[in-house]
Amino acid sequence: MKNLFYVFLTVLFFAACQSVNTPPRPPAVPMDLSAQGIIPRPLQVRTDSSSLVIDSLSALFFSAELKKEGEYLLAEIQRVTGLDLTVNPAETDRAYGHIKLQLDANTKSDDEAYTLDITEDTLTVSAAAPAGIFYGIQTLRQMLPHRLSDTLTEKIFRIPTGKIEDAPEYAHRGVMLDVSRHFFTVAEVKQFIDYLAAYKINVFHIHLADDQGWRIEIKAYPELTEQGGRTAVGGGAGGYYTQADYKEIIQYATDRHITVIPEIDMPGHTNAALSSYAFLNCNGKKTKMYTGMRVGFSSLCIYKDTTYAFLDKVIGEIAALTPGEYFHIGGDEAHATKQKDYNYFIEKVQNIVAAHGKKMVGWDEITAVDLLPGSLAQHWQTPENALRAKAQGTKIIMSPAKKAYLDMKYDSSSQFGLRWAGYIPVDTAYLWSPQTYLPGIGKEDIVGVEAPLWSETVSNLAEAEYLLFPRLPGYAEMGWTPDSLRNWEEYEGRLEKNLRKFTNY
Ligand code: IFG
Repeated sequence: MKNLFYVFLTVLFFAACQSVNTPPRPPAVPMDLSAQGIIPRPLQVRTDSSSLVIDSLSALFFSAELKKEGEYLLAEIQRVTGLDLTVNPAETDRAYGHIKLQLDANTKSDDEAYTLDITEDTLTVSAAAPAGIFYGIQTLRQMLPHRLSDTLTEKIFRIPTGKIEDAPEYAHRGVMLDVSRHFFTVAEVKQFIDYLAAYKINVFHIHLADDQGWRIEIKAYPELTEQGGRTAVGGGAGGYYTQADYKEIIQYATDRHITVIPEIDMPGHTNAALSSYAFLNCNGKKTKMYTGMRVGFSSLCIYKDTTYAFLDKVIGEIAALTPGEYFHIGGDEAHATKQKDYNYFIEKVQNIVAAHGKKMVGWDEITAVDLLPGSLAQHWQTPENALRAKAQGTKIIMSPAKKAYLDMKYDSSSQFGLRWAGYIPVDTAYLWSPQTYLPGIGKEDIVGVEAPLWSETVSNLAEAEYLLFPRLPGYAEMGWTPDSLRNWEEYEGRLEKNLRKFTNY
């Protein structure tokens, strides 16, 4: 009996110790979940006007299938706030102040949909698939304090309570980077991908070859990079991705639920290849490298079998490294190729792309021929081509140059950019809709929106950021948020608040 009493005293002692060790609960302060400046604007936000406290005793819970997402969030919270959350502890010192990621079969069927439930005790991100969890995390990231001051004695931050239920409008929410006119290092491409991930963009279209540079190693044709990758617009140093580099870029994008669409532009925009191998030219002579900014002067030799043997190898090697279902063959501005030769070429190439298990994407000129089922036409400047796509049942990626070309100047004072399609100030970039922009083309005809960043006038990421921000978030919102929830006056306020945080990351 006496022993039992001592056991009881011991338990009482340790329980007392515990309560002594756990600091008092920090007060919840009123916060407004609907005033956080989240971009893209979520579908539904309900604010409960209080807040959840996260501090050094907080834990992060996630299951094995959400390991990548969980570790991504853990690292992001550490990087931004300095807090190291405990991961999946068997027990916690307290029942409140924790974050949970959980897969729920019964949430919306859309893999990219998510719910954020935030109470004074717990923040729960739930979704039917890891992609949705990842997007819930992006929304949470935009509510983290930016760069907690290191002088803080105790690291603590608050998240407003309430509920967010969210899902994307379009399946294809893309941005293109032209790494041919100017080369961008793997590190710069990764940072570029981070910008896309922060705004729930899910397609990264990388323009790997053009007149001025071939940027991807092809083992069957090493001269494409040795010679074709040497320089860039302006004659400066070029560069290229080894296949290991390309795989690294793919993995980085995949971990952020971004599909990579590689583009090898053809039959035009091919001078870098034509300067690398004589057999690609009809006259059997290599062209000179080109470092200017003209377009439409080059063409592969259309009726040589060696051209298609070459393309079979090039497309085959890149397709084997690319998990996404699309391969972009360009097809734009083939002014040095007769129309009937162009049509013959596109029909042959689309079968090569299919033979390597990919669906073909091309700029909207490809609609001159009947395209295989599942192909996509990327509308950039000719409405008739979009209508031809619709007539043959080919879905459209909306990238109208006048609205979506990120390489257009903001206005006459812009330090970088071109102006052939017109100036695109921040409001112009936002004030249009992919599903109403072209007469006769509706939501049912398009897969989504994509903003191309051509790099004739920008030679590194810092310069590219000048064109990317502040217009990128608007394109991301256009791809994610229904038009009924988009209006410039409301968006402009959110943008200003949002960018204050992200320009510091
Ligand atoms: N048009 C060309 C691009 C680039 C662009 C610059 C397309 C599809 C003008 N083709 O846009 O290669 O030069 O704004």
